[in-house]
Amino acid sequence: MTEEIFNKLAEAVVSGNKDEAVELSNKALEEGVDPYEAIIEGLAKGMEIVSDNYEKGTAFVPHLLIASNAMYGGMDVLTPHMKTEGAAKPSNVVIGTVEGDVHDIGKNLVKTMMTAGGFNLIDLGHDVPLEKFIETAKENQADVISMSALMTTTMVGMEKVIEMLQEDGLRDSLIVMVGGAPISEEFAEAIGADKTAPDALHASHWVKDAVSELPPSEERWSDEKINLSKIKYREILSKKKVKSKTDIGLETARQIIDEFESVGVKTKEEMSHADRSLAAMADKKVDRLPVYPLACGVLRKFADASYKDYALDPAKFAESAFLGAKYLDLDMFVGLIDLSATSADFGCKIKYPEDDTPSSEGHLDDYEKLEVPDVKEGTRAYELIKASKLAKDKLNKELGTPFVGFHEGPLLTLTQLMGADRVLMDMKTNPDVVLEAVQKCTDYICQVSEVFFEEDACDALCIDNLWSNNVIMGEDDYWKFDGKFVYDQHLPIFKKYDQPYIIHNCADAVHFDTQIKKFGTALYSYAYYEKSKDKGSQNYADLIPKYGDTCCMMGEVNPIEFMDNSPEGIQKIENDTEELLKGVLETLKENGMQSKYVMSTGCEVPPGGPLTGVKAMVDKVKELGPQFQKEIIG
Ligand code: B1M
Repeated sequence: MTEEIFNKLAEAVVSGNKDEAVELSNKALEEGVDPYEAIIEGLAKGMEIVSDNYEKGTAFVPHLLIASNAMYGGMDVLTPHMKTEGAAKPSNVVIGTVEGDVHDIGKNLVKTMMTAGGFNLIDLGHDVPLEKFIETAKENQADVISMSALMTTTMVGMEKVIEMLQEDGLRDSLIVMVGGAPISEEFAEAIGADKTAPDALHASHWVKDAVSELPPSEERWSDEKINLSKIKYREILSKKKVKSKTDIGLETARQIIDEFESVGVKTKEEMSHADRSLAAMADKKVDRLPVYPLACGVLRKFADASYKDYALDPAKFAESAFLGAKYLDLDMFVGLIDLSATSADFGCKIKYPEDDTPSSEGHLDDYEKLEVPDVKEGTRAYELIKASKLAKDKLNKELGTPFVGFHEGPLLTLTQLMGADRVLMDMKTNPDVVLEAVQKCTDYICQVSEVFFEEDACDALCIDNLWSNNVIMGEDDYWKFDGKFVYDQHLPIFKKYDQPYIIHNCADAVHFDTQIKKFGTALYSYAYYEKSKDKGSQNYADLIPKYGDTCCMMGEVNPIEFMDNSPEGIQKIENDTEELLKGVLETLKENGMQSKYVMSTGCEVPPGGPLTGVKAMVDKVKELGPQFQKEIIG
C-alpha cells in the first residue's frame, strides 16, 4: 500500500499534476505514511525521473517546471507533519545567481533538485549582491552556498564571495558549490570553490554526499574555528595579487585609436564593406568573407560612454557604433543594446546599471492587463529606432558600413515581461492565457519592425528569436508559442518592405528547420557549443550543407574567449578564426558555394571586456581571407 502511494506520488510529479500530488499527499498522511518518506520515496523520486529525462533530452524546461510545481505542492502538505523531535535538522543551502546576472532557469532547477534531496533552500533569487550571500549564510549558519552564473562577465563574482568568506573566517564553515554553463572544474578549483557539477541532478547528489561528511554545525560555526580560519586565509589573501582597477575596455580602445591614427587602415581592400556583405548574402564573388564579431556594447569604449549612455542616449549609441566600425574596420554593425526594449514599453521595470547591460526586473503580475502600446516618441522602442537611424546614416555615409537594426521577438518580449520561468510553466498550465499575451507582444513587435522600415532606420533588421532552443522547449511548443506568430504575422511585414529576415539566436540546439527553412531566413546568427554537440548543437560543417542554399550563416568563435587579453588568449582567437575561416571556405566549396558566410561570434562579445580580441579576429580575416579565398574557392 505504502509502495503504491509512493509510486503514485512520483507519477503525479512526473506528469506535473499538482492537484493530484496534493491529494495523494493528504491521503498519505491519512494512511499514516511517514511524511519524510513520502517526500523522498515519492515526490523526490518523481523529480529525479523528470530531471533524468531532461538530461537525456526527452523532457524540456516547461515539463521540469510543472513537475517541480507539483513536487512543491505535495511538500507543502507533508512538510508541516514531519517529525522534528530527534530528527536531523535539514541542512541549509543559500542559493542564488550572482550579481549582474539575471539568468535563473538553471539556478531554479538546482534549487528544485536540492529541495528534492531534502535540503532547506534559502533562495536569494537572481542578480544577488555578493555580500548578501555572506550575510544570509551567517544568519542561517548555512551548510552550503550554491552560486550560479551564466555569463563570463558575472562568474568573477563567485570568486569575490569566496574571498569575502575567507576574510570573515567562514570559508571552512560551509561548502561552496558553483555552477552554470561557463563554469568548468578548473575554474571552480582556481577560485577555491569545493565543486561544480554539470547539471542540477549531479549538483544535488554531490552536495548530499559532501554535507554528510561535514563536522557538526556547532563546531564549524564556533568562534574558535572562525578565528583560526581568519588567520589561515589572511596569508593566502595577502598573497593574492591586488587586482588592477584599470578599465580594460577603455585602455584597449585608446591603444587601438593611437595605432589607427598613426598607420590608418593597414590594408587597402578590393571591396567596400557594404558590397562584400551583400555579395556574401547572395553567394556572389567576394575578395574575402565578411567579418563582424558581434561587438555591440563593447564598442562604446571608443566613445568613452557608459553602458547606460550607450543604451539611452541616441547620440552616444551612434558615436559608439561609428567609432567602433571605423577603428576596427568592421564589415557591419548590429545594433544590439539589450533584450528588454519591447518589454519596457509594456510596463516592465528595467534596471539600467551604469556600466552593465540593462535587464528587466520586477516582472508584471497579470497577463490580462497587458495593453499593446503605440510606437511613439517616449517609448523605448522609438528611442531605439531613433538611435539606429542616427547610427545608420553615419555608418553608411562616412564608412560605407551597413547598419543592422535589432529588437526582440514575441516570446522573448513576453518572457522579459512576465519572467521566463513563469511563462514556460504557464505554457503547460494556462496555455490560452499565454497565447493571448504572445499575440499582444506580436502586435507590438510587428509595429516596431514596421517603424524601423518606415523611418529607414536600418539597412536590415535582426530579430532575437531566442526561445527556439531545444534545451529549453520542444519543437511543438516553440511553434505554438512563438514560431507560428512569427510566421503568420511578423514575416509578412518583412515581405511587405522587401527586407530579408535575419535572426540572432545564441541558444544551444536550435529548431533550425523552423527558424531557417520555414521562415525563409536570409541571415542567421548562431552559437555553437562543442560541449553540447551530442545534445544537438551544430557548427558550420553541419549547418552549411543543410541550410547554405537559402541562408547565410553567421557564427561561431566563442565570445567568452574575448575576455582573455593575454598574448595566449589573443593567439587563441587568431587560431580559432583561422581554423573557422579555412573550414568554412572548404565546406562552402564542397557544397558548390563561394561566400555565403559571415565570420562572427556565437553571441555578443562581452561588453565589459577588452577590444584587443575583436581587433585580432578582424585583422586575421583581413590578413588571410583574400589568400584563402583564392586558394580554396579559386
Ligand atoms: Co542570456 N546569455 N543574456 N538570456 N542566455 C547566455 C547565458 C549566453 C551564453 C548566450 C551566448 O553567448 N551564446 C550569453 C552570455 C555570454 C557570456 O558569457 N559573456 C548571454 C547574454 C550575453 C545575455 C545578455 C547580456 C544579452 C544582452 O542583453 N545583450 C542578457 C544578460 C542580462 C543579464 O543577465 N544582466 C541575457 C538575457 C537573457 C534572457 C533574459 C533573455 C534569458 C534568461 C531568462 C532567465 O533565465 N530568466 C537568456 C537565456 C535564456 C540565455 C541562454 C540562451 C539559455 C540559458 C538557459 O536558461 N539555459 C544562454 C545560452 C546558453 O547557455 N546556452 C544565454 C537552460 C538552463 C537549464 O541551463 O542555466 O546552464 P543553465 O543550468 C544548467 C547547468 O548550467 C547547471 O544545471 C542546469 C541544468 O540542470 N547549473 C548548475 C546551473 N547552475 C548550477 C549551479 C551548480 C551546479 C550546476 O552548483 C551550484
